[in-house]
Amino acid sequence: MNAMIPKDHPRYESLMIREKLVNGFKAGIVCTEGLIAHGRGEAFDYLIGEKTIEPATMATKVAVAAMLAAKHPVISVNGNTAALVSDELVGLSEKIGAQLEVNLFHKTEERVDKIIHHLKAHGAKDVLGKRADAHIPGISHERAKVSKEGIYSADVVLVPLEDGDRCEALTDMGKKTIAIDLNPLSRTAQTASVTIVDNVVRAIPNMIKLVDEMRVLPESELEHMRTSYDNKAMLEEVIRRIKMI
Ligand code: PTJ
Repeated sequence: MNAMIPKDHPRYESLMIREKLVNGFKAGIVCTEGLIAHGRGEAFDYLIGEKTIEPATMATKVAVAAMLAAKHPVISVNGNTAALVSDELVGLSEKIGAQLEVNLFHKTEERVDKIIHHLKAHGAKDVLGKRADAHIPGISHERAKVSKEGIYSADVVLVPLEDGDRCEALTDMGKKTIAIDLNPLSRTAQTASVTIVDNVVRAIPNMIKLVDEMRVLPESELEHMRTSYDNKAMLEEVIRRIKMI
């Protein structure tokens, strides 16, 4: 914790999130580009009022309904999410029975090792990503290299803060992709099966809360949520709200 930021500062929460990323950067978990990506995210967070808006709540429910129905759900972890929500990622993976897999865009073996170690220090028992023994077709960068027993064979993949082309490639492989992305215009947001336009620091805790609430619902209700959902319409609603500011 940085003693320079007083708790009564009006931007306290936002500044503490920055602090977590800077600390993650210094620890070798977050890459330089991750700091830039966070700046873009912050700008969109302003535009939605730095709170979970109704369309995001709806998408979060659909995402949880999809994860509850999954035979093999996997949560993809990158540098930013590891720095911001490691406890929550571990909590969600345990609650839902999903594997955690470290998968980086700006990949180095050293950073993969550090993130795996970091997640384990936060309670994860098993983390995939060290052995990338399968390849997502149609992708030429490092993120294409995934674990055969993890992302490659998953039916539902949660991809927070993703880059667009892999999300599209995973969707093309027939997987259900759940993105968390504050930018409703990004290629990730546009190509995911379900897009949660919310800050990852709110979205993952919301998912954890919903798992318990929704687990007890009749399967027919969960199925209705999944099949009646229209991601394009949800994104249009988010953009409409931003334009109204
Ligand atoms: O750790 P690595 O190497 O896998 O790299 C991670 C980054 C994030 C650098 C990499 O995936 C990347 O370059 O992502 P992009 O293409 O910049 O996309 C990141 C998206 O996440 C952007 O659309 C941002 O608006 C959004 N974003 C940033 N911070 C948050 C966010 N969305 C939700 N919550 C955030 N806190």
